[in-house]
Amino acid sequence: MIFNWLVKQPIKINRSRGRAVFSCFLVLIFTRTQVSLTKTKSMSLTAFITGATSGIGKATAELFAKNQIRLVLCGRRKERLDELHQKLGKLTEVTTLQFDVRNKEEVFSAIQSLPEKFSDIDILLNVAGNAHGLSTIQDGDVDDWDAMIDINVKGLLYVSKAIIPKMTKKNKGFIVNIGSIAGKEVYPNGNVYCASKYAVNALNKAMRIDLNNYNIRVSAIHPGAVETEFSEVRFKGDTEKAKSVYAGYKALQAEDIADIIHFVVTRPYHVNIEDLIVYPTAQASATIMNKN
Ligand code: NDP
Ligand code: 8X3
Repeated sequence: MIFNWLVKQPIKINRSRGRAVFSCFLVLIFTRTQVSLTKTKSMSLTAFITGATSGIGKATAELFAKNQIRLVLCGRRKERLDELHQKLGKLTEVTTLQFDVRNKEEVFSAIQSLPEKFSDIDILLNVAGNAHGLSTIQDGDVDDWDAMIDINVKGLLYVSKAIIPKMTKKNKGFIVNIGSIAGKEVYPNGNVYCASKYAVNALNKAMRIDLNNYNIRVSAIHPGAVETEFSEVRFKGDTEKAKSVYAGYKALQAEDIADIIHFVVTRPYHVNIEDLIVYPTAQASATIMNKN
């Protein structure tokens, strides 16, 4: 545009105006080159996100898309995956995989089916997970226990097992595991959910040790209360009860965690943030909350 304008100008533009316009032109070219270099750098990264259909995973997918990171988005809810594909596909390259992390065969065959362009994974975000129920150990529902162990622990393991060889082969990669403060502190009625997140904490450390020789970065982020669909799932669709978890204070938002994940994965390659705990300001521990 500026070039067209310059061409159309009468030659009598005086020297200093000419120089000023020329400088603007150079600045413009420089900025555009910078932007396109950043784009190319990010676009060469591919992130694989489980739990991308909601909450933390979805917010991270949105932020990564804005930063032109190529995305493999996973979850069970196909309509949500399609919606995200449509929306984020305008910003970056996106593909989706619909599978249940509990189903070993589904996990491996879905990951094997990835088109070549998406199969070289740089960043694995293990986000999929939930709490099911909140009751004492003596009153707990064994189906809830199965769900939490199968999704939060075994699901994370299956997905990691399928992706890790892609990283060890190239001696590079980044795994971010979403744990929880429930993996740092056991609270009343949290029993099996806490156990599942303690397992994530242990697996995070184990991955860092076992993958150390492969130059692979491994990080865990442990949030306190984040306002997502988490409590709706925990209380089996009881929206009033779910809402009450976030009433009377400002809970963390999914975007806050996405921001942190983006910060963690964009550090220089020699920097590995191993373990990060984040609370809402109103929360001091799993059970201490400053509510109005
Ligand atoms: P949401 O309920 O909003 O999101 C959960 C995500 O996990 C959804 O995308 C869901 O997708 C996916 N998921 C659940 N079960 C399965 C399954 N069997 N197979 C595949 N995907 C599954 O909750 P959050 O975003 O809050 O939770 C994300 C992670 O953050 C979880 O690991 C949670 O434990 C952790 N966390 C959450 C906190 C909070 O307060 N919200 C605090 C600390 C940690 P779909 O249903 O489409 O399969
Ligand atoms: C979610 C936070 O405190 O409900 O992991 O366990 S908490």
